[in-house]
Amino acid sequence: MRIALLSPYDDRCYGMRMIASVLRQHGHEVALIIFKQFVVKPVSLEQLEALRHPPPGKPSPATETLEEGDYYLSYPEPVSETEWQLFLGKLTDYRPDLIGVGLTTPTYEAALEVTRRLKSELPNVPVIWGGIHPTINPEQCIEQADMVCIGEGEHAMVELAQDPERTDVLGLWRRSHGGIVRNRIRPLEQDLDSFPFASWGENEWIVDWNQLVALPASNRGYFRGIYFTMTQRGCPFSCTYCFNHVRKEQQRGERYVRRRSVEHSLAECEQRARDFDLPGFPFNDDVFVKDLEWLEEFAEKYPRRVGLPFGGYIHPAVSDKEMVRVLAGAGLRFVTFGVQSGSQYIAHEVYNRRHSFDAIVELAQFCESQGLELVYDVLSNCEYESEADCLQTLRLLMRLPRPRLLQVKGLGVFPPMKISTLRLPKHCLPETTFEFWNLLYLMTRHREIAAEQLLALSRDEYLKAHPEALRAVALALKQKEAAVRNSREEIERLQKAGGREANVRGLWRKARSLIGRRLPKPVAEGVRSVLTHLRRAEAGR
Ligand code: B12
Ligand code: SF4
Repeated sequence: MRIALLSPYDDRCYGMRMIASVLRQHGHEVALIIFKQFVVKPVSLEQLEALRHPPPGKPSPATETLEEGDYYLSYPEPVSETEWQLFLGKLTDYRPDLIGVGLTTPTYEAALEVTRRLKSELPNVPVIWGGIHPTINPEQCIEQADMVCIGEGEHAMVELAQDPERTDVLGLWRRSHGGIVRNRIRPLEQDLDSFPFASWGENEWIVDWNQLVALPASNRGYFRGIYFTMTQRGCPFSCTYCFNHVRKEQQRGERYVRRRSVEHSLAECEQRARDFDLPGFPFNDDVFVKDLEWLEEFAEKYPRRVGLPFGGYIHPAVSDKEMVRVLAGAGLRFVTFGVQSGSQYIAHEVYNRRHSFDAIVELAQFCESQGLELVYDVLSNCEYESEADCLQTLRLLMRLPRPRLLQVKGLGVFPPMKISTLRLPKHCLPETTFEFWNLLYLMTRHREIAAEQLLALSRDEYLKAHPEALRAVALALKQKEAAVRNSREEIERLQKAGGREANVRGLWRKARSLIGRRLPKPVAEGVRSVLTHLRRAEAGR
């Protein structure tokens, strides 16, 4: 059978790549077409204020706060008529017997439009939807597609491809003349080693930038430095904003967290390291640092057989120092902590994250002592957060060792996740207030600012009302850091070349004058007042 898999706004689409591999293994012909890339877009605070309260049925935006002052969201870039024609033309030429569309909640509208166009151009080709959104919202999705796959799609797609008329495939819902057939959910595959590796660059195409382009993995830049893989499926935790608790409920009674064998995971890394020019392996497991026995075997074999730097998520409730020690000796380069909130109320009652903050701090300190780079994720812009909660998050970030990267993301509320049904008192802080706190969080990365200074800034009502001023300072700090880093690299380069010394003094001043020149007057005044404040505190230390 000839199958086209379509991925609107998601070029990673690991789940669909798994399905493509399994279908090929069973002798089917598969084309993967990425229909435009997932992009981010800067938005103003005013726009965000409106986006935060979407009309019923529309998803909340996914945002990130950066020092540059821009907020980005998973933004479906409009499709040009040329792109529609290229996309539909490619499909018409390919003459698929079955079309699969993969989607998440943010890409639901795009998948809807793609399906509408497909149905008018290729009315006789059945369309099946799959992915996390149809999995947790099947009733909504079966109204839009001929079939919906709930849960893992590998086996279901193979059975469907073998006999497209079958109506009893586990995990599939399908529309038929007699109504909707809702088959039971398929049990999870327990032996993940039975799947082949995900497919990259095989009969793969992208429609974007008014072009249709083949994407062979041998293209330089295909992986953009990041290879995507996972050694596990599932997560032991049930945070209220995450899909895992919904999936666990759907698959109740089954072993939800499963891991590939070390051998199977290593074989993939070995093969990919041989075939492609990769800098390392960031494992995308929901929590990578867990199961000491598995990690010990991995740590024993990985350096010899792969040897590239690697990293992944760590969680104080299942990760410990021994695991970190073992992995650090095997090339572990970075660990990512889901810090999310420093408020016990928000972490426990709103997010259902019940580990202790002391445990995060202790584990992070240990990771730092092992020479690991630290990455922290923080969730902000939650309607249940008060400013007292934000202050606690700031305090926790100040206690943690300095990270290489701090990602401050806006909480996305996607039904039917539990967070969308909580009935707790709401604070609904204005966007400017969140902007103010988010920038303070980002500033904790710069340890030249002492904790008392940051706390003093957090009490400043002028800055709270004018977070642009704080943003300018945060940006200056970031630019200064980049300039120092670059000049360090430059120094090293010069030293290697001829032993010359270079001077990095004055960069701070340069950064200040750089932003000062670009700012409107009232903001510049705000910046000056923050800098004066910082300088005074520094002199007093
Ligand atoms: C890696 C990742 C990303 C990557 C890559 C995206 C991707 N889809 O691969 C990046 C960083 C780009 C990303 C971005 C975002 N992500 Co993300 N991401 C993930 C993550 C951690 C892994 C996805 C994965 O590969 N899973 C493993 C595979 C095997 O499972 P799967 O994708 O579900 O696929 C299986 C089935 O669903 C099914 N299937 C999948 N597609 C299809 C298609 C067909 C036709 C069929 C039949 C079956 C089928 O079969 C697959 C194999 O069994 C998940 C969490 C998770 N652990 O799954 C979140 C997750 C998908 N992301 C999420 C979110 C919210 C986002 C963002 C909005 C975040 C942001 N702040 O911007 C954006 C939106 C991006 C977008 N375009 O949709 C949510 C989505 C919730 C929802 N209701 O949609 C998730 C579920 C995490 C969560 N918090 O709950 N993400
Ligand atoms: S720990 Fe992460 S992946 Fe696991 S349930 Fe919580 S948010 Fe989801």
